[in-house]
Amino acid sequence: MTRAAPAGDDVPMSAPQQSDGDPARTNGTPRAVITDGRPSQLPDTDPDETQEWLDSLDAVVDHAGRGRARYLMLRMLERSREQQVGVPALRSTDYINTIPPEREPWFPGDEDVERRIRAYIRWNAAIMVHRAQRPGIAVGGHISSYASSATLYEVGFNHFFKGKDHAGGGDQIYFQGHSSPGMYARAYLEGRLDEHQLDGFRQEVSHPGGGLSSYPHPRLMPEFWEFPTVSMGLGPMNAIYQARFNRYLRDRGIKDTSDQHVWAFLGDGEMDEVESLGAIGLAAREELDNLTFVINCNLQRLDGPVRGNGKVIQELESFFRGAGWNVIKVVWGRGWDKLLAADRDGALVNLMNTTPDGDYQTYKSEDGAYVREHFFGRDPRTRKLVEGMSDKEVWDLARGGHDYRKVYAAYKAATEHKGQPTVILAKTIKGWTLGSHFEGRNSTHQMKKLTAEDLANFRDRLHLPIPDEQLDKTLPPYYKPAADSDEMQYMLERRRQLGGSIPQRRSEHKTLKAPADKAFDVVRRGSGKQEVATTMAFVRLLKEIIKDPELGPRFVPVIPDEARTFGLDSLFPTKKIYNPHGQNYTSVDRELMLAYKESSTGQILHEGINEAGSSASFIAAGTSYATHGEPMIPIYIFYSMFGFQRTGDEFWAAGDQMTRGFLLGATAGRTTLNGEGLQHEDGHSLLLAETNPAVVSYDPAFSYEVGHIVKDAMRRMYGEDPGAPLGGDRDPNVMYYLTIYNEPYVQPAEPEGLDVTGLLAGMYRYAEGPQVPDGTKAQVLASGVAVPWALRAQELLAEDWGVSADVWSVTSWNELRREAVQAQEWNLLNPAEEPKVPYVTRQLADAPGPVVAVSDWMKAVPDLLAPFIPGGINSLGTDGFGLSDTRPALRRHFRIDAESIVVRTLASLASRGDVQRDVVRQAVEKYQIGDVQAAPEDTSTDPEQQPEA
Ligand SMILES: Cc1ncc(C[n+]2csc(CCOP(=O)(O)OP(=O)(O)O)c2C)c(N)n1
Ligand SMILES: [Mg+2]
Repeated sequence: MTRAAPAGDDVPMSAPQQSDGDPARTNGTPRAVITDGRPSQLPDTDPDETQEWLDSLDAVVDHAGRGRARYLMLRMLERSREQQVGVPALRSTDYINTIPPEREPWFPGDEDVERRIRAYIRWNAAIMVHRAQRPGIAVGGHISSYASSATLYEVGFNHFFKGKDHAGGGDQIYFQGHSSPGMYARAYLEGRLDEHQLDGFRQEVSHPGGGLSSYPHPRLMPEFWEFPTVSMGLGPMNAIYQARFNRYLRDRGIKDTSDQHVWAFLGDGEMDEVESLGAIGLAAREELDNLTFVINCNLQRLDGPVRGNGKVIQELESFFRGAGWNVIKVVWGRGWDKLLAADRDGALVNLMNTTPDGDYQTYKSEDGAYVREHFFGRDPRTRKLVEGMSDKEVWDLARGGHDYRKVYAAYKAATEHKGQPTVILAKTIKGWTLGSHFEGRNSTHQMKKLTAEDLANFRDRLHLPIPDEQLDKTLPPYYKPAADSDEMQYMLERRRQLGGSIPQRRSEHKTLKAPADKAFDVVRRGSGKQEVATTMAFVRLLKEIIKDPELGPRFVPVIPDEARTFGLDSLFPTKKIYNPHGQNYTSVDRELMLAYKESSTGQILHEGINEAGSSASFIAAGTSYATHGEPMIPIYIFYSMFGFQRTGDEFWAAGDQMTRGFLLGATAGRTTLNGEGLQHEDGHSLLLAETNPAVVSYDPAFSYEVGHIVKDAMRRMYGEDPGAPLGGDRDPNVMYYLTIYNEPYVQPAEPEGLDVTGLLAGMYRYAEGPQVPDGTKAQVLASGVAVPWALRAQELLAEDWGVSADVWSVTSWNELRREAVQAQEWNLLNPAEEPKVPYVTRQLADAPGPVVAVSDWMKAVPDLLAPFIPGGINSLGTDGFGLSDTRPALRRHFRIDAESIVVRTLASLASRGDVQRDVVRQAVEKYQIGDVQAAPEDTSTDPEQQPEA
């Protein structure tokens, strides 16, 4: 101990709380399931001895004071931990660095050269944003966030981040979204980007040769960015699941990822997003020591302080420590070390502990005299500590996150730590080095330009040899030293040693062979007399394909606690649930065929009731083709209501990250999951899916449709793509969203001569209407579970009203619309050419009669096609909130059942003059479609297949 301040004791408290050193665990004996118990019920076996200890403590408090008592108690805790006594951990430590100076490792870099490199990058990052504000462009950007985190990144770039060519494979690094200017600035120095490209920041469409995306967007810069992070909160969560997925790949023998580390750079304000902290328990539970969070604690978010009245570092420390993480605080720069060493009675630590963040922020927007007066001056002992220092020296006392030696020590400790993930809480100043107009100001986040005075000061502060006359107000120059300068050589050499430039995305990978045709027999042959829901059909198909010895292991079923609901528990015994610790208990259902089986080599990612985490797993697995060069096929199956609606932003990020895989919206439809009511019954996820350009959605009616869609999707995303069903190339970087239902009905065998092109393009005529005496025709478009109703309506129309209706299965309203919109766009730009006619228009061109559309979705879903159906579309749908009732009652309520289809069709015919108005009245009367009581009885419900949430 170099000093007697109580703070010193807390340092070892950040040692692992469930350390691998636990002999119980390393011996292979069961791991502790209660980490820190308290003796609330144990009898005292030696009350006299206990009393002696308590008296001793009282005596210290009386004679030496509470400070001394606290010191002794903390020392006792420290020793108890060393002795593995198993005492509870403390939630937080003093507001000082976790790693004391005497334990700092030797810094292996060249301090001067690294400082200069940082200066160049700082300058270029700020200048890039500033220049993007030039007249006529003014597209903005952020300067202050990177200014506060430059050291955090640069220590990583020069010493830790492994590039893709590193022997162990590269690290995965989640860069804080609005720090992107710093990454571009480094890429510029490394020769990966030129000045012209920097000047294209945020002008992706108009800049000649293409611009740079505002934030990390793999979709827009697919060879540069790997992980989209700028929707705050998704980065931390996705990083955790990425680290977990790396372990999964290793444990399943797909790829050795042991040397790959995941780094997530996060903002302190960002940690308020519930997603940011919601998954940290998983990281501790699964002992993800391949993961490091670096939280840039500049104490500010966009509008103002993160915790003006409190201390965000302390708060985060408690959260992470409580969750079982290794916490390393980097609060103070090296200048403070000697002050802390001289702080014999803990007065300085006490000041540090009791000063709220709001004040720390204010100090840094003032000057040395202010800090002396308002910080050190609050206690005569601390005032004395800085007596011999000038105001400038006081002012120069830096924060830990700007001291590369402190940061280096933290990163080294983090990467060497075993058994726990690490979070580094680095205290910084927002806008650091940008001058007094920026540093610590509440407005700093939004400031995009430097004044002439700022520019000159900034240049001086960074010691850059840029003459005054070059400091143009609008277009100040970038700065790049000569290629043979020490700095450039050093920087490139460091990256060479560490495996190449970062960020970098690669997507070379092998294509996967298509599943054997035979695997599809199970869905092609129909279900005979058995009633089977499309969910069950999908699961049967999956069980067939996953048997393939080559392809099978690449499937990653992802389930948020609904495997039983969807029948996926049938995979438990053979594929098993992934758990790095295996199954250390005797399963209650071990005797059953479908016992709950966990294994360290399990294939299923069972995420618990956790759609957000499941989506993150979906992204990690679905981008493995790029991240790891190992294509994996995530099959994420969820309650359709809790997909796009609940985690739509994650699916958006998945689209950005070019995730490939299958999303299964099970229990689809607003009347089909009939008992579950308003919060469960989904009549709109297809509409939400339509808004995501990376999502290809289908609403299949029959099992053979599911088969064709899955087969085509596999070829498109993973195999040799034969091209779009209607011709042309297509993007493999898509996700397939299939809505599947829980209502059992007889699945027909695949019809002879099936129009597979139409099925994949979005519609095909499933059943032509019968011959009728006067030839009155209508077209009924239906999707998913509504196709059987349409077929029933076809019968009624013919039998009761002499109308012949063709029934079309619309497998994808969305794909039809997209094709049509594309044709429209093409026509707009090519007025001299023969106009393209959308597929849906062509299909219906020779189909006589009005078009009626029906589905278990809201009317807006079929209405997506309205502009492309010349005679208009008459949609039936489930607008409004869902309700609990029987399926027939609900379908009558929403007027989407067979009888309602009949009436709608007759009304459409009447408005064209094809039938008498009175016929419609007769039909309404006959079927009483306004009366829920008159709905036919439910005949098809198989209670075994009814999910309950
Ligand atoms: C989900 C979401 N909400 C809001 C924003 C807008 N936004 C971008 S940066 C920012 C402030 C970030 O503060 P912090 O996380 O502390 O990062 P700093 O810039 O201070 O490093 C906000 C609110 C966003 N990008 N994403
Ligand atoms: Mg912040």
